[in-house]
Amino acid sequence: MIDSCQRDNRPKSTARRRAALALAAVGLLAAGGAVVLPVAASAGTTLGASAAERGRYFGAAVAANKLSDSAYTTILNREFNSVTPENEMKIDATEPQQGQFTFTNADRIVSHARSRGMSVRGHTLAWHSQQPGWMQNMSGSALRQAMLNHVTQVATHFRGQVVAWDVVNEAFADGSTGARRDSNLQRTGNDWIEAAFRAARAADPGAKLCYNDYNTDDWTHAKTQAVYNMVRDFKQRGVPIDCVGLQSHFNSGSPYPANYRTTLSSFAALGVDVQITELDIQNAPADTYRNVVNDCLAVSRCTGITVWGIRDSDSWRADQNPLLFTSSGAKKPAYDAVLAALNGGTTPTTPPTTPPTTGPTTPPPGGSCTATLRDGTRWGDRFNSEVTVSGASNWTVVVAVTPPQKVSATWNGTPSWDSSGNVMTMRSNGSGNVFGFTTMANGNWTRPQVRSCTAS
Ligand code: G2I
Repeated sequence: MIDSCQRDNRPKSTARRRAALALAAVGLLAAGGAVVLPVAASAGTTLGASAAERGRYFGAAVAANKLSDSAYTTILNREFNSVTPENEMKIDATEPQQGQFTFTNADRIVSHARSRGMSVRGHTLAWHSQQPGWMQNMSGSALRQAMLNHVTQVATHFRGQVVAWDVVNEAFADGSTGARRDSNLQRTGNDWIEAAFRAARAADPGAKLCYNDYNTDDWTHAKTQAVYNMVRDFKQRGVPIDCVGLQSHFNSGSPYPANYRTTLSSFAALGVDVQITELDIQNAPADTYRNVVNDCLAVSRCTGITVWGIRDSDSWRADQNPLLFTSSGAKKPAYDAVLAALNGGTTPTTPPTTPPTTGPTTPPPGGSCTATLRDGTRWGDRFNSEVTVSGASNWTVVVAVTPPQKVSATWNGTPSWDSSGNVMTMRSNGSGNVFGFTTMANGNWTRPQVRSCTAS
C-alpha cells in the first residue's frame, strides 16, 4: 500500500541539514509477540539505521572522558542509536560518599546521546562490584536501606531519560551450582533483587527494568537456568521485570554457544524483552558477529544489541581486539558482517493476524515535493514505514501516527515532535531521500499519515 502527499514548496533561505546522525530512537522498543516477517526495507548504511529498519537499536558503551575525542564521537554519532555509560552510572561513580550524589559525567553522556536522538541504557543500579568504600563496609538492614535509597535516587534523577535500566547486575555465581553469588547485598536476604526492582519501578515507572549478567548465553549452563528460573518466578509473582540483558562477552574460554538463539527465545517466551548488552568477541570473527545479529533478529523480543566500546582501543579487553572498529577507527570485517546481517533477511515465520488498516490514500493538493509512504516490516507489536521523497533534496515531511501508537525509532532523517508526540516532523539530514520509522502499535494498526512535504 502506498500513501502519498504533495504540497506547495516555499523555498527557505537556509538548508536545514543536520550532521551525521542517521537515526533517532525515541524510547525503548517495547517488543511483544513473536511474529517476524521478511524484510522489505531498503538497505541501511549505518548500524543504527539498519537496526532501526529491523525495529531494533544498535548501541555502544560510551566513556565520558572520550567525548572530547572527535575520532571517537564521529563514529559514535554516525553509527549508533543507543548508548550505555560504561562506568559513569555505577554506584562508586554516582554515590561516592553516602548520600552525596554526583551525576556530572553520566549527565554528559545522557545529554550527548539524547540531543542526537539516541536512547540511553542505564548501567547499573545494584551490583556487588564497583561499590564505593562506604558501601563495601556495610551489611544487613543498613546496607539494604542504602542500596534501596541508591536505586531510588539514581533512577529518579534519570527518570524519563533512560529507556532501560540494568537494575541488578551479575547476581549469580559462575559454575555448576546455579546459586546466587555471595556478596554483601546477597547477605542482606535473598529478596534483595526483587526489592531493587520494586524500588526502580517506583522511581521511574516508564523505564524498562532489566536483570543483566554474563555467562548466561549457553542455554545448558546452570547459571543461565538459574537466571531463567528467577525471571519466571518474578513474572509469576508480579515482581516488576521487563527485560533480561545478556552481556555476551565471548572469548576462547567463554565462546559463542550454538544454542544462543534458544537462550534468547526461551527468555523471550517468559514475556520479557531480551537485549544483548555488552557484546564483544575475542578477535572479532565476522562469522560469530553475524551469528549473534541473526540470532537477535530471529527473536522478535530481542530488541537491541550494544557493543561494549567502539574501537578496539576503547575496549576493556583491548588486547583481544574484540570490537567492530580498529583502534584507528576503520571498519573491520566484523562491522561489514554485522551491517550486512542487519540489512539482510531474517527467519520468516507466520503472517500477521491483524492486517494494518489503510489510511486515506488521496494526497493533498500538490507541489514539487512528494512524500510516498510504504509499509515495511511488521512484528507482533510494531511495524515499520518507509517514506520516499521526490522533488527535493532538502525536505521537511510531517507524518502523524494515531494514538496510542508511538514512534519508537527513526532512520535517515532528523525528527522533532509536537507536544502530543503523535506528529513527527522529519527533516533531511544528508542521508538521502528515503527515511523510515518504527511505530509501536499499542493495539492500533492504522497506517501513519503523511501530512505534508516541504522543500527548503
Ligand atoms: O568487566 C566488563 C564488564 C562486565 N559487565 C559489567 C560491566 O560494567 C563491565 O564493564 C567494565 C568496564 O568496561 C571497565 O572500564 O567494568 C569495569 C569495572 O567496573 C571497568 O573497569 C574500570 C577499572 O576497574 C577502573 O580501575 C577504571 O578506573 O574502569 C575504570 C575506568 O576506566
